Amino acid sequence: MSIVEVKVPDIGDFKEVEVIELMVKVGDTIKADQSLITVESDKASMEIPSSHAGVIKEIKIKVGDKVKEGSLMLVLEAAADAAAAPAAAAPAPAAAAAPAPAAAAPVAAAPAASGGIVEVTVPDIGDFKEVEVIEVMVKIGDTIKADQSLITVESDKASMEIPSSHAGVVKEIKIKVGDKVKEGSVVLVIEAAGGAAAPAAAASAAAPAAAAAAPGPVPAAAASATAAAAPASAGSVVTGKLAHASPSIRKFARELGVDLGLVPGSGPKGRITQIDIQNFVKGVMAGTVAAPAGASKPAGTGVGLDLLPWPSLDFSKFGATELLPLSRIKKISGPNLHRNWVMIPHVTQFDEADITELEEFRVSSNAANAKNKDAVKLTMLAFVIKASVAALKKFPAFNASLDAKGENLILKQYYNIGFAADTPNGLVVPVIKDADKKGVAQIAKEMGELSAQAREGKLKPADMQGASFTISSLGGIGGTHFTPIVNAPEVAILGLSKASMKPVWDGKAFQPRLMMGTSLSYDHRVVDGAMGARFAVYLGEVLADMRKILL
Ligand code: CAO
Repeated sequence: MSIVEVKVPDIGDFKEVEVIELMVKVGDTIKADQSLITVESDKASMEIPSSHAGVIKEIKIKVGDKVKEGSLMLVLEAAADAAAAPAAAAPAPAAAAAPAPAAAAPVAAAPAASGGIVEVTVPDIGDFKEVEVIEVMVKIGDTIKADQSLITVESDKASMEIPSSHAGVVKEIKIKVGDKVKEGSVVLVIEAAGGAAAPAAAASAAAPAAAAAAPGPVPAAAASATAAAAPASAGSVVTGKLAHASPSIRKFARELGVDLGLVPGSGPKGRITQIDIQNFVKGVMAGTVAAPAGASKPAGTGVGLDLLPWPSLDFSKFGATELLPLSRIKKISGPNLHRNWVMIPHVTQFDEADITELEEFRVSSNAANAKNKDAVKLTMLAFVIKASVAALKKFPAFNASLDAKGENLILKQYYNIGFAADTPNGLVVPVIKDADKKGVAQIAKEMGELSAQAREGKLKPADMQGASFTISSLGGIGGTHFTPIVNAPEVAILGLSKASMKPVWDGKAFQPRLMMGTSLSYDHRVVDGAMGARFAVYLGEVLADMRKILL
């Protein structure tokens, strides 16, 4: 074990940049190359990775600090085998070693023709090789200034805005969101101001206009007014207004389809935070903020209220308090849960499955195997996974995803079942792949292994990807029913509750039966109520008599 100081590596043209996010905390075990902080300049932001693996002993910077190459970020107890050999001796971390330009300097554009028509191309963007366009900030007909940001591009760990080399009127846009661009790619064609094709002054290249990248906060009223005045096509993610937000926030906004230009920023210098976006979406859904034209919002709820800010109280006025940071898993899953809750019109179908015989079979099978040390303990959840596969085959719309435009259903011909696992750090969802091709014992075995890895924090990303349907079992804990949240882009999730003996009328008398509550939440855009009820009923029938699977 050795103590290692982790410093900001060579970050290219980033000179002195502000820390806008700390992604780790004291006590965290980190890997070499893991992102530690996000820094931001006028026009770009990037994540800075660690040079070493180890356990964080001390963090030497905080949000708002300015850092540059060589600034001390944190002190690590390096992992035993890493000793003092920096991981960066191996291939350098993606972003840090790639000197990402703080702000791409506009370069002289090649005049395509005389008469002031100019092709604006992507300038030298350092080691960014081929990057994806994530935002187009102008539209045909816009009058733009030299240095005005035209598009935002994003690599794995950084995003940056590409400014215009010329002032003029946009005649043609040559790229779209999702395209890959590199130095020299034509972004747009403009009619240069005054008919001149002269590139912007070199001075402006060296000093990109800060004002362009850091607009002041957009007051809620202004945002509403913009939305109200926006043309019908404003359902897209372009208002032409520049937004001040980090790459992760831009990604979050894109996932929700939120136009950042409409979101008031409450962070330093008007920077948009995740809470700002969440409040904006909440406001649109509640009808308290005008939705962009073309977007739907609930009818009859808008009564002219301003969007209420998140309550911020000094709780210590009322008694002692303690600050407990959310775990990393909670920080990651929180926004996903929130998006799914806000964006998916959920319906939850409650039912009860008679598992009397199934439980008897499970218990007797386990008892028969008790002396076989290699035998796997069969769990109720493993049987429910198998029964769910049968229901998914009968009702394929449940084993599907809506495409990004919400116009097509992608039916999956594989049956990968995620199961929610409770761990000391929070909820994770490992996936049993190809559950249709596996027996109950094999499923129980894999579930046991994946649950153990989940609790030890050893799940690999691939272990948690590719689910087509998810089950959340609270059967070992208690409760009768609950309302699980659909795990997008899946369309349904099944909740299981604790089974209990109940008197069930068989037509002549009450019989003691073991009944398990099932709670099936589904996306009502895909599944209608009748199909939801049929799925739940069929699942109950299969659990009552697993031989139905054979039919
Ligand atoms: N009814 C009655 N008893 C049940 C039951 C049910 N539906 N499901 C499980 N049990 C019993 C089991 O038989 C076991 O009892 P024995 O030890 O006597 O055999 C006991 O409850 C504990 O089961 P378990 O929960 O440890 O095991 P499991 O296979 O049922 O579930 C796992 C495994 C990983 C799903 C579970 O440990 C877990 O993490 N559950 C929580 C999931 C969660 O948090 N969901 C919420 C998501 S929404 O926020």
